[in-house]
Amino acid sequence: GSINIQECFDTAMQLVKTAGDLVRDAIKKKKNIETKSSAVDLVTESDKAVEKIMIDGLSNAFPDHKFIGEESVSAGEKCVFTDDPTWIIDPIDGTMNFVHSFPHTCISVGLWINKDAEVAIVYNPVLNQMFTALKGKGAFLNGEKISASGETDLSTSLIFAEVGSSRDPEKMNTVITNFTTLLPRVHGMRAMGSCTLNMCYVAMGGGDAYFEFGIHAWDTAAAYLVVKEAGGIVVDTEGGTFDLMRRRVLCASTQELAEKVAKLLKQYQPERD
Ligand code: LIP
Repeated sequence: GSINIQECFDTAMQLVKTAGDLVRDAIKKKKNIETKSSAVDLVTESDKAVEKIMIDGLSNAFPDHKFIGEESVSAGEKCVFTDDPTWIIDPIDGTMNFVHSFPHTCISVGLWINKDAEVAIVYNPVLNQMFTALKGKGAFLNGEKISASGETDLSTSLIFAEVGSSRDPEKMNTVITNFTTLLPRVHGMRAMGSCTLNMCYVAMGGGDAYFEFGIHAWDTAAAYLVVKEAGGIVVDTEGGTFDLMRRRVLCASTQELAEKVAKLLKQYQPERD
């Protein structure tokens, strides 16, 4: 049947606000931590609780929709991406930040239909930043329209890069090499610890580009639409078409800047989602 996008957005928004209250409260308290793919890849009971609020609420409202959730996948569920309406959820992006009470963390919810992004909600409940986007309708921060910076020059760019949660020597070498290559050529570099928020900050013109190897579909699914609707660019780290499952992202204010960054990057290919 036909899908009422506004109803999807409204339902998800309600749930995200409820989940946000939980995160805002839990970040002040002692966290119950477990590790996943590495000793620094963390999950807390709050990640699990938020994912449950979102999936329970959305599957109740939309029984035929599919889900890809970070913690469900870590718990052994398959990451299956089809043309069906699929909610892609990162209950807490920036879990390491959350664990340390560093208030740069968010809930990320994206709805993809026919492998295209339709609805995006990214919420940092600690700093009260609500990023939203619907396909074709622009991107917003707390209800105000946002746009990417329009920067085209590398030398005057502020670039986000991340160290990630893999301690694989080849991966770490890629990270360090890319910092070393870019740092002397740009205005500044930042590693704030959240893929989703890095992308949303590029969307709001709070930075000019961001790249990372090793992220997952749930880190980019919502922010992808926020960036595009803000007039920014999301591509693969080599500069080609972005592939949600390929675990690599390059996001920039302009195509010109994306190409300049892509050309300089040492590439790395993690195992696909
Ligand atoms: C995090 C990403 C971040 C990356 C971390 C981790 P999580 O997501 O947003 O960019 O560097 O390693 O993957 O695990 O907090 O949802």
